[in-house]
Amino acid sequence: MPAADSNKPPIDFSRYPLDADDPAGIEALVDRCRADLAARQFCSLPGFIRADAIAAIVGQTLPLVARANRADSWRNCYLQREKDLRLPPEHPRNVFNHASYRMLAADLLPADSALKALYYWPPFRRLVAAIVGVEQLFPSEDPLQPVNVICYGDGDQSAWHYDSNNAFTMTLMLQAAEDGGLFEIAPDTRSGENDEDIPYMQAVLAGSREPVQTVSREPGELTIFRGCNSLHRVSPVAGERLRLMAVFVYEEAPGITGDPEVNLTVYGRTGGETG
Ligand SMILES: O=C(O)CCC(=O)C(=O)O
Ligand SMILES: [Fe+2]
Repeated sequence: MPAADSNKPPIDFSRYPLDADDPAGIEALVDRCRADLAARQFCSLPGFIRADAIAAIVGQTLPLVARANRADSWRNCYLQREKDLRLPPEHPRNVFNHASYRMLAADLLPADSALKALYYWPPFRRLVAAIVGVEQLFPSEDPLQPVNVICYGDGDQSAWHYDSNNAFTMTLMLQAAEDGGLFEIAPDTRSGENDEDIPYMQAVLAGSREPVQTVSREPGELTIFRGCNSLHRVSPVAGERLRLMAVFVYEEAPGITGDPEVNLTVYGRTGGETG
């Protein structure tokens, strides 16, 4: 079927044979990823996308970066920008860090982008669902959210934070920074919004390295992590080369669009205005 083939994403099928009728080794891959996710809140699939395709995606993305929405703020790990003066200054609610980066929305990426081919390819969705342990995953129907590229330049970083909306977060490294730009995660700093390990969180926010894991991020490497209950951040980027990271958002039900207010904060627009 040529039409389907032309939409086949540039996965390294020699290593990850998702296109085979009975893909050998996929069960072992899923088991390994599930065990890693349970034990340390992240799992990695190195070399998932072919190097030549990554280079092409980077080439397509760089001219678009100027159109990405710039975030630049001081925020706490709940992404809030106001302190709560009833709480002590060392409470995580009152510990602020600098976050600055640019966010390229899905509608700015070309329709024939390999990132979109990957996102919409059903066998990929099935693999991710098996790894994160849900029955089925669906593409987001938001105009801006499904596939994004986060761009970090010299001096940019993200603040320690939780991802509040999703049970898991999935990223694909496109281009690493010359220096810094490491993805760091402190596993299980809380089990839910009402069950936080405040001393552990305070230690991480104060710079304690002991529980923090640095995740290796080679271009082409796919990472799935549970960012909702594990503090994580991207350390400051240094050098001229941009750190480019693709982010994919799946939903557990069909037909889901994002909150326009959230879109306004993240992308500087709601998405309803584009044609
Ligand atoms: O850029 C990264 O490696 C991680 C970004 C992140 O924290 C997220 O997408 O939630
Ligand atoms: Fe995050």
